[in-house]
Amino acid sequence: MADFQPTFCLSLLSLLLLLPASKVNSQQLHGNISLGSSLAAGASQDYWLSPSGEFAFGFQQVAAGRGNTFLLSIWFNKIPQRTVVWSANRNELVPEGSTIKLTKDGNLILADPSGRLVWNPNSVGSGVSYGALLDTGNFVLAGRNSAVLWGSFDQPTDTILPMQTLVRGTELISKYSTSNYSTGRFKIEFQTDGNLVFYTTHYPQQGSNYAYYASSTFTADKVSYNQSGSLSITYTNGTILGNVFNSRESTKDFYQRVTIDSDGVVRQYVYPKRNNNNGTNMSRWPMEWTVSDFQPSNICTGIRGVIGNGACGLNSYCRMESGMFPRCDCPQGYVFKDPLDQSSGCVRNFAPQDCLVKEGSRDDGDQFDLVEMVNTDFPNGDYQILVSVSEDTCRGACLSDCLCDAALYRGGTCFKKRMPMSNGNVDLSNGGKTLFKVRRQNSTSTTKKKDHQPLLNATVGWFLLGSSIFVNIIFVLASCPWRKNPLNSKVGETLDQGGLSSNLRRFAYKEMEAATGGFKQVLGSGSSGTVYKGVINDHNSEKLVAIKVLDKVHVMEGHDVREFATEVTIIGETNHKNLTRLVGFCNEGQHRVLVYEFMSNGSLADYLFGGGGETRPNWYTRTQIAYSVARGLVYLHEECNTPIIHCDIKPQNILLDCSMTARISDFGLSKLMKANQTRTTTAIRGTKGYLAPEWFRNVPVTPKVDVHSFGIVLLELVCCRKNFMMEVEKEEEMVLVDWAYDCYSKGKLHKLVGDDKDAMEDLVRVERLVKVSIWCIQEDPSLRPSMKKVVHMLEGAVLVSEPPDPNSFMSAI
Ligand SMILES: *[C@@H]1O[C@H](CO)[C@@H](O)[C@H](O)[C@H]1NC(C)=O
Ligand SMILES: *[C@@H]1O[C@H](CO)[C@@H](O)[C@H](O)[C@H]1NC(C)=O
Ligand SMILES: *[C@@H]1O[C@H](CO)[C@@H](O)[C@H](O)[C@H]1NC(C)=O
Ligand SMILES: *[C@@H]1O[C@H](CO)[C@@H](O)[C@H](O)[C@H]1NC(C)=O
Ligand SMILES: *[C@@H]1O[C@H](CO)[C@@H](O)[C@H](O)[C@H]1NC(C)=O
Ligand SMILES: *[C@@H]1O[C@H](CO)[C@@H](O)[C@H](O)[C@H]1NC(C)=O
Ligand SMILES: *[C@@H]1O[C@H](CO)[C@@H](O)[C@H](O)[C@H]1NC(C)=O
Ligand SMILES: *[C@@H]1O[C@H](CO)[C@@H](O)[C@H](O)[C@H]1NC(C)=O
Ligand SMILES: *[C@@H]1O[C@H](CO)[C@@H](O)[C@H](O)[C@H]1NC(C)=O
Ligand SMILES: CC(=O)N[C@H]1CO[C@H](CO)[C@@H](O)[C@@H]1O
Ligand SMILES: CC(=O)N[C@H]1CO[C@H](CO)[C@@H](O)[C@@H]1O
Repeated sequence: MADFQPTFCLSLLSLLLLLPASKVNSQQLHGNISLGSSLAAGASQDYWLSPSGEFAFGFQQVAAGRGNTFLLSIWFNKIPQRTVVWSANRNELVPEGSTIKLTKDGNLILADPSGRLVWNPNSVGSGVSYGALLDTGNFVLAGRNSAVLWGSFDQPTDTILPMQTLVRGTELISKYSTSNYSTGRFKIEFQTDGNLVFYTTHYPQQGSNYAYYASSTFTADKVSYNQSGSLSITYTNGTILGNVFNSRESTKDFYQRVTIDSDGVVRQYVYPKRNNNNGTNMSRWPMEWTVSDFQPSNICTGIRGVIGNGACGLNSYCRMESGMFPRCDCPQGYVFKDPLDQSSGCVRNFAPQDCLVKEGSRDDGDQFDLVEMVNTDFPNGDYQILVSVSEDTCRGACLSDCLCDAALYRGGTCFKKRMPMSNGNVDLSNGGKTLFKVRRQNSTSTTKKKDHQPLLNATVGWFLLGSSIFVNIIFVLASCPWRKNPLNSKVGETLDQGGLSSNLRRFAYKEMEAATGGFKQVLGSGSSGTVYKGVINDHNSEKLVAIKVLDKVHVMEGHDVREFATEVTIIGETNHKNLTRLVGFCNEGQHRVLVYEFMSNGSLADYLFGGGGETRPNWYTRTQIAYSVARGLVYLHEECNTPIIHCDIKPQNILLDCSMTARISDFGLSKLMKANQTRTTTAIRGTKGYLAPEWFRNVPVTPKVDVHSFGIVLLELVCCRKNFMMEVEKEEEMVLVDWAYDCYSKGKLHKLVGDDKDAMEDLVRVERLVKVSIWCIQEDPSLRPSMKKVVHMLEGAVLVSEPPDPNSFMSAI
């Protein structure tokens, strides 16, 4: 071991990769392994196969830098990835020439070329008469009567396979990283009390640290992965106490595994079996491992231990990317301890504030800036708490205290924190913001970035757009979180006085008049206002713009001028390819005007429904539009500084730019338009429109309302028709969402796309999009996926399971 350890260290730059098998001279033995057989690690790539050939046992070459090293392992042998499901020597890779031998006296021994014992299975009694790799992927040592004396299933690594059972006291430990097989930082423990628990470990030791998932199935006897793909916790007699996963994909048609990944998430993966399609049409599945389900749903917020590093390393923060994959990042001014290892934690990249005041060289607060991270929290690391203070006080308190590395300001409370801070995470549920102290002159980029978002700190909570036609629903908004967090008006003032350092331009009303030639060319109008085409001067060139003049009814008396400015700023802060950009605004007297980039190809409504049904717009373009809108919504919901619920997603609000990229418009207008009507549901009842049903119930409105509207737009994109159509031949086709579910559940999807040739040839995608949209329009908001998940499903990155009838929730009430 000592001989090649240095190679590992040098090799950190190159990833540890599985090398493709060379088929030359390979010994592929099916069936029983008789006593005295052995395999050698080397170029010949020998391995023992299970009778079906689906699993192999032998040495996998893993490239660690320059040296050739080998992992004694079991892998899926019929798929190109040759995914390892078990290994013997994960912490001590062996060099070429090492052997695995089933000795004459029945011992299984992994030895290096010098003959030194590297690994052998413990607890095998005597009396082994042969070994065998079974079709389940279990490598067993069996006695004379075929009784299994030891199996690799008894000593799992990080993966559970179908037909495998865990008994109490079994542990599985994750890999260190996706490319490094050695023991990592997370584990599954099926405890002696019957509880199945996921823990962080005291890495590099393997002791259990913080439990971030527990089945609470005390007294259970075993965990088993059954043939239909369920991972259940049961009594010996089979009575089920709990299910961890319930795959819809059967093991007949799919290879499956449940793995505790190096990021701590336990995922169930499926991979279609190519030659085994009976009933299920496998050609619609990507030929790769697809995540079918995972636990816990948010590991970033799920790990809160006082001791330990959290899901990421110390001083690092975690966020769920695409709703599925935890991602670790460093705060501004900090860098990864090990640049190649994102779970190594973060260290300061500047000199800390010096607490020793030397004569003539005070290292005080004005050398530092506070970088804001909204919705970010580092739950541990507090050393002082100030209550009922303003944010300015909080900032001052941290800047002037040389021990303070960061402060969390939330709801009038200031939590002063010092390094190291663990369990950092970004999540909307956190609220508040963490202010990170960063030295000023040392890092110019820090200051720049900060200037770029000077108004960020004024914005808290959700912004809702009280949409045009549905002003009557504003009533519901009274329960919205932003009400509880009145905006800081100071910022509005700054903006109003022209102290605006973002890219937003401020126009005089006269300029607006001139730009539109006296408001002549109307591009469209809705009940929130009228949009005119205009031309403005931009860096000495003319630029086409769309100028939205908000109706006076929506600009209520007493509506704070500053609020308008603040909200405009929030819209102005958004920056995404799939959103229309706000160029500037006018806020003068009674006039409230917004100036947007001009979108040359009109709205999606015109594009989809404008052709009079003669020729359908291109199928590919339509799918791209769906992806763009979904991405834009992910940004609004989860990625921009202030989360925004659009509330009025419909084809009229989706514009197409010159390259036919879809861009969402009219977002974030919530408080620009205040309505004074009370809620009347009669006008809306009976029609579904694009509105989510919860608008009509007295429940809080969440981003899931946009998911619902998106689902309908998606169906309209697939079918090229409006949700409601009176002039249809068959009555059941009148409401698209009902008809679509009907067609889907009866397996008649082709009816939805009619004579659309391109779509007919792409029915796999049609089915996926329809399934996603049915998920989106579920009556029960909690059943609807997040927009991130929607994007993943649209792209085929995750499975789209069978959606239930969207109306089943309603009828259950
Ligand atoms: C393996 O050996 C056992 C016991 O000798 C025997 O029952 C079984 O049929 C053998 N299997 C194969 C595939 O040879
Ligand atoms: C895997 O990671 C561990 C922990 O960082 C390290 O000690 C080991 O050298 C790595 N192995 C390889 C092959 O890079
Ligand atoms: C597997 O388990 C699930 C739930 O625990 C159960 O519904 C299913 O019937 C089981 N399948 C088999 C083949 O035992
Ligand atoms: C299974 O075993 C549990 C506990 O041992 C017992 O409570 C339960 O009644 C048994 N169920 C059946 C169907 O035998
Ligand atoms: C396909 O499935 C049917 C019923 O499930 C079964 O009778 C038939 O033998 C299967 N065919 C193959 C080739 O597996
Ligand atoms: C499976 O689906 C693909 C794409 O929809 C189709 O081309 C193929 O003919 C189908 N195969 C079977 C056996 O139904
Ligand atoms: C910050 O200062 C330290 C020491 O003065 C220096 O080593 C480092 O390179 C500086 N970092 C940046 C980003 O300028
Ligand atoms: C917001 O941040 C800016 C720039 O850092 C600062 O000038 C302003 O005082 C802050 N506003 C509040 C309310 O803290
Ligand atoms: C809003 O409604 C209230 C009660 O219906 C009414 O008294 C008030 O004048 C209205 N305000 C405006 C600006 O319409
Ligand atoms: C920034 C971003 O996500 N832009 C996306 C907008 O939509 C197009 C089309 O789907 C994507 O290709 C872009 O990535
Ligand atoms: C489909 C469509 O109308 N495409 C147009 C989008 O806009 C560009 C430039 O304005 C035109 O060239 C395309 O024909």
